[in-house]
Amino acid sequence: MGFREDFLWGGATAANQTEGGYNEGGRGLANVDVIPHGEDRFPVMKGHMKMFDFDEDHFYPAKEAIDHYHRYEEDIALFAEMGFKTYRLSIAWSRIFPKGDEAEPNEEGLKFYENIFKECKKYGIEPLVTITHFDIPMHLVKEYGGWRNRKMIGFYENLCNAIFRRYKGLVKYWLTFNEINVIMHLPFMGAGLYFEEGENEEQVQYQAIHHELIASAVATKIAHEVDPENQVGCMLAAGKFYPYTPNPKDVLAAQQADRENYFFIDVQSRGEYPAYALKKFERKGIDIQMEEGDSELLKQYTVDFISFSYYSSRVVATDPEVDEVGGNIMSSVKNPYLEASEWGWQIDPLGLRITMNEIYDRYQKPLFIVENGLGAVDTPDENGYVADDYRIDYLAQHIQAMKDAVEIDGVDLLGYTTWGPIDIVSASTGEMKKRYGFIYVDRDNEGNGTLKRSKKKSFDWYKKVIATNGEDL
Ligand code: BGP
Repeated sequence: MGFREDFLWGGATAANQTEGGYNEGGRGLANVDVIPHGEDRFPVMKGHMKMFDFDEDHFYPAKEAIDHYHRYEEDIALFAEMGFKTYRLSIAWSRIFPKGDEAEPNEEGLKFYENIFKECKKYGIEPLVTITHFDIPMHLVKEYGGWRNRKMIGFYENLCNAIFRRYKGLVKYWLTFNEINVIMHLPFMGAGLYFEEGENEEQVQYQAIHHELIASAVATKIAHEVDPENQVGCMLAAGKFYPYTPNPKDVLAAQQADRENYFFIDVQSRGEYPAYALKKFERKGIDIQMEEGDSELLKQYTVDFISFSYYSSRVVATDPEVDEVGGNIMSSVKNPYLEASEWGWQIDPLGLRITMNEIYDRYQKPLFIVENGLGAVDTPDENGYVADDYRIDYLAQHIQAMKDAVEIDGVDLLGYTTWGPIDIVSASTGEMKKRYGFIYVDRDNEGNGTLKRSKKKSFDWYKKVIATNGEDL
């Protein structure tokens, strides 16, 4: 009973939020480097404001992040001390191909991740690698328009070829695109898209999505050819949409909102565009350019497992008078039964079980929860110790819900990685203030601090959870 014996407990990060070293080791600039923090952040992430140049002062702190680039040994040793079985991290594309369209990869970049993977292996930690986590070499954005251009498939294929071959035997678990559905909400961050005045944005987005879906299938194909041991997953920003009332209009609206998300996995896991999407394209005059062989690729190279992030459920109301609240990327109306985090993300552990059940019922493939956690303001004492009981509560409740999904509902779950096991830069704000870690990092929004790492209360708690395979929460 309980979790499988080889359950992959761990934590997850992304290169651009963790590494720093933005101009070291031959790394090129990426879209994520030019997204400022402050009030221009959202318009830029949405592709509504063109900001293509890097400004040293404006773009702090992501350029240094938590300096994982130089401190990964110390960080991985701390993960190992907690008993991690897996570490999810992403490869910065512009470390491997600084411009993106070169013929040959950058050896220094390849070497950097090889060292990280070897460090993980030293402790028996299985790397789980996101091939792209919101990053694209800036040159590919400027010269080709990001994922709107079909040529991106070839550049991505080169990246996959380089990393699958180089890391054969070191990495087995791969995710093709982090939160692939983010392209609909933050198109510049998700896919390097920016829009010209008057352009049909949805047309551009769905064409770019088609390119990503083909690229994902190509990655799966190459991964299996290079090493049959490789397991490739898709990755969705998940979270069930609830109807605000039992009014069938709300129920239908919630079903449609869910489909906006499941659309991506429908293609990546079932291998074809679902009927409701084709009808929508027809209705809206969206015309996706496909090439010969595309449908076969999608059909033949579906993913091995389904991964997703879960922070919150969401609520849909057809009544425009109902209050909206913030949330992880997609907005929601306020759920009167739930509390919310300091950033307005509604806290719903049971929603995780509901989401897991729904995804498992729909696809019948193993699941992997690759992000979950509470972003909060932490106040350390003079030794850097944070008594983060609120974080322990949040995680314990979510782990209990996921255990119920496994034990009671029979979901096949491969593993669980909390978001930001060490404090990192927040994706939505670009700042350090919002923290998720078991490990505190001495760094603030203004760039002050020693970058020293210290254990929070949750560090020992998570260690115990892993040691007991989730029995002792
Ligand atoms: C997801 C992203 C992560 C991440 C996390 C938490 O959407 O995949 O990159 O950071 O959300 O979000 P935030 O950092 O904005 O709190």
